[in-house]
Amino acid sequence: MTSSHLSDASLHSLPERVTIPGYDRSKVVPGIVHLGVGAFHRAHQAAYVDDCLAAGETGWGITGVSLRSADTRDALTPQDGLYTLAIRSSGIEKLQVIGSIGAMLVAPEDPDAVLAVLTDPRTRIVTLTITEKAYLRAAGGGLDTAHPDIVHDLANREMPRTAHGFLAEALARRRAAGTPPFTVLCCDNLPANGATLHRLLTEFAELRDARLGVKGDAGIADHIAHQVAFPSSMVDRIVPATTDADRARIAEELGVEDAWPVMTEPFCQWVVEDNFPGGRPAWEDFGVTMVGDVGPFEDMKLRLLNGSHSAIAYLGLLSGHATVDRAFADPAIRAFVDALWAEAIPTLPKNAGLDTASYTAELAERFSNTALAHRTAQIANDGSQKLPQRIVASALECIEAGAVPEHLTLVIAAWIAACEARGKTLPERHFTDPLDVPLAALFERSLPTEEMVTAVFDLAGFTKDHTGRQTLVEFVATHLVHLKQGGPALALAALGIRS
Ligand code: CS2
Repeated sequence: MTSSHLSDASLHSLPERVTIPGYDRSKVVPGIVHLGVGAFHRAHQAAYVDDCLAAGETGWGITGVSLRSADTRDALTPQDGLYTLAIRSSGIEKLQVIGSIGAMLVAPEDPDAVLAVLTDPRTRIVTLTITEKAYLRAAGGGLDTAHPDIVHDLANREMPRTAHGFLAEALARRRAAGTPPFTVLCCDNLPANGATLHRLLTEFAELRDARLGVKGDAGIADHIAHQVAFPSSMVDRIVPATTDADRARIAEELGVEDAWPVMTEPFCQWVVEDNFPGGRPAWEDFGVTMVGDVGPFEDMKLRLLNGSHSAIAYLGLLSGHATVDRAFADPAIRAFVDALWAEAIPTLPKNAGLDTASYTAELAERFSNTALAHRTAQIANDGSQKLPQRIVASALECIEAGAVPEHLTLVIAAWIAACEARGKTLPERHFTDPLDVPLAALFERSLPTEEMVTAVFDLAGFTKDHTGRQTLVEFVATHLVHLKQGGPALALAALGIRS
């Protein structure tokens, strides 16, 4: 008898056009623990691992861990971890059931179970997509040591809440047991993401050691600093949030329910620094680019894709466009994005073989994909955590090079304007930001624009101590005045872009 939902039992009754895992799932052994099993992971790393498993690399099954909510586990456990990946481009939808995720755990419910899989000697790689804000960086870039979850994890080593707490405790237990450390593979949109996490985790471990009164070899900080590999990686795939209409459509196609299918685009890229002392799947055979230095790829992706994504999101929201494709079809926004790319490209590493012309041409196609309906409000979330690496860094480098970051700074102004517009011209919690409470308090003070922008820079930790800071503040303030007086049309017209 077939069940009414997707599961190992119903897999073989799916219509032929649906691709199903081409391997025996019962033979798969867990080798990777993934922290943050959201839609992005399920469209990206889990799909690459699925290909490896299909090619017979059975030692790399994924154990998924949610650090916060039980939603994904509740949706997928009754489905034996299976879900549909719907790869969509205008007019075409390819459906593929992914089988690489085995068990799924919810950290707040059972931190012991999470520590058990992390200390299992079969676990050789820990991957992370926990979003920018979960790295708990303070305004200056170091660890936010005052964050309540960090304070908690330092006081409760065996019951952690944060990725830092879990990784440090697991690495300490592995060392005590004589188990080699796992490799930590950060897959979030942070600059030098592996090195960044390495630095933050070492900082956390130093505080942990200090609290325990141990030093040097006796502590875990030294071990993490010198014995654990943190390769950087650049990940890329656009993954809009699943809607109820998507669920209904996929159920219709499959003939059974799938509680949480994932929508994505055909494009997929993963560039990984090849530093895996404990071994890794032969990813290079499945489209992953293994390199010595991810830096140039990361910079190009963060500054060109993510930077323009944020621009499209905030200008799109302020112009009444609900999705990326609609905003990008707006000639003024499109012209702005071209100018933004032209401003950011000179900040990218030279002689690194980057083909920015093909890259931006491909981005333009991806942003025009009408089948994705990628919501501008989705990208607008957490701007304070995203803009530093997407926009602020390039704007400062522009100034250093004697150029004028007049387009980059409009993105910062559009972020501030969109935050302020919530509860007025945009719905109250249309998108959210970890700084929402202090930002709202700031907006209530009705400060002169430049003073307000300076206060936002202080809050978000944009450009601490940089000599170009005042120039940025002045540009942002001018744009903000235009945005408030005449919306994106006036701000863009001031840059010579007419609607
Ligand atoms: C987006 C990214 O939501 C966002 O901030 O810019 O999630 C983007 O879609 C991915 O990085 C694409 O790889």
